[in-house]
Amino acid sequence: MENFSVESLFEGIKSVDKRLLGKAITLVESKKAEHREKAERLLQKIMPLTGKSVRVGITGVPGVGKSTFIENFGKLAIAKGKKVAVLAIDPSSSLNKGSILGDKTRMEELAKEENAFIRPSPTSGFLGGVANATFETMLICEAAGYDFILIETVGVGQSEVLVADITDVFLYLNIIGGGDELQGIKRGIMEMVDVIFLNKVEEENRNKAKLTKVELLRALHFLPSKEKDWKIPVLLGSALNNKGLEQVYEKIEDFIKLKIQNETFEKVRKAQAEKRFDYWVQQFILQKTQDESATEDLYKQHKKNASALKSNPSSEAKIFVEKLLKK
Ligand SMILES: Nc1nc2c(ncn2[C@@H]2O[C@H](COP(=O)(O)OP(=O)(O)O)[C@@H](O)[C@H]2O)c(=O)[nH]1
Ligand SMILES: [Mg+2]
Repeated sequence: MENFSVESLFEGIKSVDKRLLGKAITLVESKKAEHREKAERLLQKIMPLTGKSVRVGITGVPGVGKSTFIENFGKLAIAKGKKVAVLAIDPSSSLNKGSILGDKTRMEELAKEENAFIRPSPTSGFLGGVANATFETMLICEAAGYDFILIETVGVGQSEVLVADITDVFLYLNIIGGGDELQGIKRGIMEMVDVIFLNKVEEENRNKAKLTKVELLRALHFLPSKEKDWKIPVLLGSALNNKGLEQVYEKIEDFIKLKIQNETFEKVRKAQAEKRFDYWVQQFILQKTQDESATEDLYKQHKKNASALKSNPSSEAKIFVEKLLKK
């Protein structure tokens, strides 16, 4: 990584220099100790400039139209005078270097907009969970003045949980179809959802879409409500043909207003920051286990004891961590 000073990255963020924005994000994504030290200084510096965006998580099975939706929704928001940052979480990238986000992730039309910024957010399978710097990347985008942070996640693995833990509103894109197809929606996801958009609704399938909507509303009826006085709306439309996006925009606005009124907006963000703190405690402890040459041997030794299948893994881990923390 080229050597940019914290000061120059900070100035770059404030002046929305997209190249420097990219460099700042690369810095906070790095797990190297010397990068981390700079990353922390940069993140502390931008803190006063953060927190003012609407953070939207967008999920749904691959192919449902998330990227198409984000591209056109982003353009709609820009037409309203907003600035839009798009982060795409791709859990597959670390496994096979391939992407399951698909071609549309490039969002070529949106990418041409002066007031848009698009960035993939790679994950690595760390600690059995999904590790990534999407939260910190989001803070950088906020400091640069983006009003909307749209986070696309593939509807697989733990990526939705990760996104629900860092956003204000959770949008679920669904395809038309009843019965078995609806069963396909993981219950866990339904409990995180704030707004549902039935995509690819065109003239010929409008009636079927209305049936799906009824079924979805029925399923939602049995879920405890996440936000007081909020009935999860099921909206119909076509991301490709720009239909129904305005309604989604309005619902997001309504939802944020309600959360502010209910005083849950800030409360949730505070709880999210606490979770993020815990996440980093784990990351830094893990890093300590692997970075320092002295502890690395210790780490390898206890891991080897576990892999010999004679000693219990959790006991080995506990002994190791206790030794580590005493150091
Ligand atoms: N007919 C139709 N096709 C759509 C619509 N939205 C997206 N698509 C198409 O569905 C495919 C998958 O879209 P994409 O945005 O990449 O889905 P993602 O995997 O959820 O991000 C692409 O070929 C899109 O052009 C829509 O509203 N109507
Ligand atoms: Mg996509």
